[in-house]
Parts: sequence; structure tokens; C-alpha cells
Amino acid sequence: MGQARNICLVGHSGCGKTTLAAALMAKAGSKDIEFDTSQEEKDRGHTIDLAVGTFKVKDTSITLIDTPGGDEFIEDIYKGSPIADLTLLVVNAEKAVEVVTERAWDISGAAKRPTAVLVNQMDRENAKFDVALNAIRESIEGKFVPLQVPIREGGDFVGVVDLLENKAVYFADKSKKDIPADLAEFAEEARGILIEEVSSFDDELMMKFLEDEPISSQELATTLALGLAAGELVPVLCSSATEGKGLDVLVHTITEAVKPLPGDASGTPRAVAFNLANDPYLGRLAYVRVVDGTLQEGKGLVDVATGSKIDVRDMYAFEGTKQHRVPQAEAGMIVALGKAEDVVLGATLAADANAEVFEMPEFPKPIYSRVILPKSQADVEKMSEAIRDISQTKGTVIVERDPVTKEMIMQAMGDIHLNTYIERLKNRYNVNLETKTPTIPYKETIRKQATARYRHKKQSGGRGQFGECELRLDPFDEGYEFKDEIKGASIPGQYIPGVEKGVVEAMEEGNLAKYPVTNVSVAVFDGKYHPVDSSELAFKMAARHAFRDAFDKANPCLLEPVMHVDVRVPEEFTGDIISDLNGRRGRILGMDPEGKVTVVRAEAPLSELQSYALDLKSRTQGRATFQMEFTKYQPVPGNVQEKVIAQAQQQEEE
Ligand SMILES: Nc1nc2c(ncn2[C@@H]2O[C@H](COP(=O)(O)OP(=O)(O)OP(=O)(O)O)[C@@H](O)[C@H]2O)c(=O)[nH]1
Ligand SMILES: [Mg+2]
Repeated sequence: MGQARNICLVGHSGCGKTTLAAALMAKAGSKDIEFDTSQEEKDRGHTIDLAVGTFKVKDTSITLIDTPGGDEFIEDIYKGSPIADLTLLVVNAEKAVEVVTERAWDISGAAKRPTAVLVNQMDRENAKFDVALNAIRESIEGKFVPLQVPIREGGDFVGVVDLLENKAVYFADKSKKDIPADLAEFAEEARGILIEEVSSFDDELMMKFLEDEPISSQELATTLALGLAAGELVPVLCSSATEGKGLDVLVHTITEAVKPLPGDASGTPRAVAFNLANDPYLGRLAYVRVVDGTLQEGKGLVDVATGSKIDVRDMYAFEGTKQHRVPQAEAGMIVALGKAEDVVLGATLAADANAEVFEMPEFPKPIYSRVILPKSQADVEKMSEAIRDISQTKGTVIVERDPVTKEMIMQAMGDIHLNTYIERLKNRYNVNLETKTPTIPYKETIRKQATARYRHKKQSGGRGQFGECELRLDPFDEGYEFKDEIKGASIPGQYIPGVEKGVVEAMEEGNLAKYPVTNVSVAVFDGKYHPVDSSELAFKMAARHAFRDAFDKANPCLLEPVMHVDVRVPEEFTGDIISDLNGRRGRILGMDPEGKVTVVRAEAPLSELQSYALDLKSRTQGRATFQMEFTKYQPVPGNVQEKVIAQAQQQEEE
């Protein structure tokens, strides 16, 4: 067993990650190379699920983690990048910096994890390496050091200048030649940057650099590897995945310059479950990266956060993208554990329950919600398993029943993301779902004190019913409280629970539009009873009516959920975003500049934000991102309240 290196491919959709992964494996002689295998991936021509494939170069086993580049599918960057020895940020040479380029950098490079950039599609007519490199430097903060300069002849991508060796290398015959004259100046400048940046990472080299002493390519390579491991230096390479060019140097850089993440190969077994998948044939798989020691089939592990036992039954390594059973997996390897229903996404699994947790970053919170409705009874029955499969394996898909509206809500990162899973439920589980905009979980409350008295009395042969109570309602900040203020014995103590039950029942549906009532303090302070006819039930009925009557007199109003929103927006859009938020009844709380973006902090009602994920995207070409979180309920303005009540009445009639 030689060494293992794990490379996570990230970058904007269409930059060529999947093509590159397949090309690297094919070149290394892998036979089974199947990416983008799910129906939804085939339909869309884009990657949707993180995928893993392993190939061998000499004694190094290289595992590639291919991630989707869609901006709503970024959770896989959060899964793959932290456990990889290198995150390879792929860019399209014609387009350079795109939305997900920046976002992937923020997740990986800005966190000082080892990251390299690959300028792919260098064969394209308008591919310009220098322009792409400048664009990267302008929009992303990092020490980018080109290791190569592409050589193009008559529009063809024919070779590269290897800046470490200071030689031109041609793809056709692998020959090394002198640098072509028209590139000499640019190459020299690029090599100057390379030497300066790399030297800055080592005092001895820096001295040599300042004193103009020669620096060998070996010295440069060694120090570059240190800078890369520290996440300080970001090598830049170039390639054409479709023409298979630049792949040798990429592989060479991976095997020579990339160091494995720290780990103790002979220590107690410890691994991190960075990804979960529902394989159509193998069922639930947990993809783990072994951090320390050796995992063995048949030897149990413990989820160190929860203490739950995890059986390691079937263990699979990858040959190309195909799984094959292995009895053990050493530190540095990525393997999949079969029958992994008990493994939680992101869990650290170890032989020792006191092992250190391998920290995984938190996923962003989903920002787009739809109600999901099964189309038929058969769909209802199959739905729960299907939904469990998806929500347990995806960090940014949440399915929950809203406690107020009782609707089943699916939350995701946007409409494309959400609809992809609706399609998957249909394709893979044969569950047909419709979606609609969620009902806003309004609530009702009161704004002033009021009292009401009600007598519940029934005489229908036999024993009658009698209960009478007087309630006082007061506005209250903390939800609900009930006070027994009966003096003397106008209502005997045994009937008070009946009164409270009546109040609680009445609060389930307010008088305005049948939304739950909140923020009231209710006191029962007087009443009357009958020695024979009174009962808990009679008092419950009386209290229910008394509450409703008092509620009407207490200046009731609707409350609506208000969200806190943080919008990260490039400067040029800030004004537009703020006026748009104002138009959504938003309140701007502040603005914090963060480098080239501004974070606008605001509060706005949920009802105005239901399509914000889509609107913000189209307003800013996807360049702004936002997070939102419930913060509080607040009164609905009068004119809006009338509309909401009218709508609720209309729905009731339907
Ligand atoms: N000319 C050229 N086309 C390329 C190159 N690499 C990829 N492509 C093409 O670009 C398109 C997208 O490639 P993919 O590999 O699917 O891109 P991806 O980065 O995996 O995209 P997502 O899965 O959506 O994130 C395909 O049509 C590829 O054939 C390249 O080096 N040169
Ligand atoms: Mg892809």
C-alpha cells in the first residue's frame, strides 16, 4: 500500500470538473468511469451528487471527489473540501471568475485549506490565461502563483512553460525546449512572481532572493509544497480536460507537492463520515475518510458525539468510480461503509469513544420553502421513507411539518435545488408530489385589557350543566400565562383546570382568521357554580366563550413572522438591494463592508420573502447570497391585515 491523496474538485457549473475527473482516470487506465449516473444528472447534464473515484499513479492512489458546480448545490463543497488534501478550484479559461468560483474559494481557500487553481478549457478559442489570472487576483484575495504559462500556436493549446524548470514543454512529443520568444517576457514576469511569493515563505530563500543568488527549482518546489500545505500559496495550473492536456503536470503536482492532512497512521482508528448517499443497489452508504489508524470490516466504531455504536459491515474502496469490497482501509483513504443507516452526516467515527471530533463546517441554512403535497394515497404511504432518505443525506434539504399551519414543508437552497429532489422522489421512489407556496403561520393577539363573563347553562332532563366564569385578558410578552384569582369560593378549586382547558382550546383558533392566539395573560377572577349541575366540562364551555368575547373587546390583531436577513452583496448592487428590501416592508439594521462585498442586515416579514431566493438571484445574476432566520412575531399593519383576513375567509369558504 503506497500513499493516498484526496483531491476535491470544485468550481462553477460547466468549468469541466466531471470531464477532468473522467479524463484523469481514463489516462491512468481506470476501466470503470461513470460519473453523473442518476436520472436527474442525465436529464440536466450537470452533477447533482458528490461522487468519488480512485485511480493509481505509480504507488500513489489518488481519490477525486467531484462536486456539483450549481450555486444551489454548494453543500458538497462543505462536505468534500475539509477532508481533502487539496481542493482544486477549476475555472473556465474564457469565463474565469464566476459565482461559484468565489463561493468555493470562500469555503476552502479563505479557510486556509490547501487549494490550487486549474485554468481549464485552455483549448477554447477565447481562452486567455493572463486575463483569467488577473480576474482571479482582482476578485479573490490569495497568493496565486502560476506554475505554468500555456503555449498556444495558431489557436491550439500545444504546451506549457514550466515555470519551476523554466522550460517549454510540448504535449505532442513531451519534448522540452526553450521558451518561445513571444512568451519570454510574460513567462519571465510570471516566474519572478513565483520566486518572490515562494521565497516569502522561507527565510533562507528570501535571503537568496534579496541577494540575487540563484534559487534551484528543487528549492522552489520544496518550499512551494510547504506554502501549499499551510494554505498560504495557491499554485495555478492550466489544462484542457477534453483534449487531455496538462494532466501529467497536474498529477505530478498532486503526487509531489500535496501533503496528506495530518493524521496518525498507526493510531486508534478514526474516520469522518463526510458524505451519505442512497445507492440504488447498495442502499445507504457512508463515505468516510480515514483520519487515523486502520478501519477493519467487522470491527465496530462509535459516533464520538453521541456515543452510538456503528457496525462496520461492508466496506468498499473505489476502482475508478466502481465500488469493490475491501477488508480494511488505512489512514488517508476514502471508503464507503455499507448498511450505514445509523451514521449521521458529518459524524466522527472512532474505535475510542473519547477520540477527538474531526470538525466539519456547518452547512448554510436552506432559504427557499415549498409545501409538498402527495398526489394520491399511495404517494402518502411511500413518501416518508423517500423523504427520510433525502433529508438524512443532504445537509441543505430539510423537511418538516410546520407546527402552526400543519403543512409539510420542504426547504432547500432555491427552486432548482428543490425541484431536483421532487424529481428524484418521482424517479427513484415513484412518489408523486405537488408543491405550493407555504401558508404564512400568522398568529393572533390582543393589544389592550378586556374582561368578559359567560354562563354556560343547559337543562335537558336529568342532570344539567352549569358553569359561569369571568375572565380578564391582558397583553403579555411571553406567550401565554393563566392565573387563578378566585377569592372566596365563587368557583371551587376542582373546576379551575376546566376553566384553563377552555381557554387553551379557545386560543387554538383566534376570532380574526382562526390563527392561534399568543401573547395573552388570562386571569379567572370571578364566577358561579351549582352544587349539583357544575362539572369541569361545563366550566370549560363557559371559559371558551368568555375568552372569545373578551378577545373581541381587547383590540385584537394579527401577528406575522419576521425574519432576520443577512444579504452579502457586491458593492455595485447594494443600493438596489436596500431599496428592494424597503419595498418588502423591510427595516435595514445596518451595513458592514467585508472586502469587496457589503453585508446588509435587515428584518422583513416572511410573507414578503417567500420568493426572495429567486428574486435576489435574478437581480444580481446570482452574485449575492443571503441567510435568513426567524427572529420574532410582530403586528401586521392594518391594510395588510384586512387582506390576510379576507384571504383566510375565502379559503375557509372553498
Ligand atoms: N473545449 C473544452 N470543453 C470542455 C473542457 N472541459 C469540459 N468541457 C465541456 O464543458 C461542458 C461541461 O463539462 P462538465 O465536466 O460537465 O462540467 P462540470 O464542471 O462538471 O459542471 P457541473 O457538473 O454542472 O458543475 C461539457 O460539455 C464538457 O465537454 C475543456 O477543457 N475544453
Ligand atoms: Mg459535473
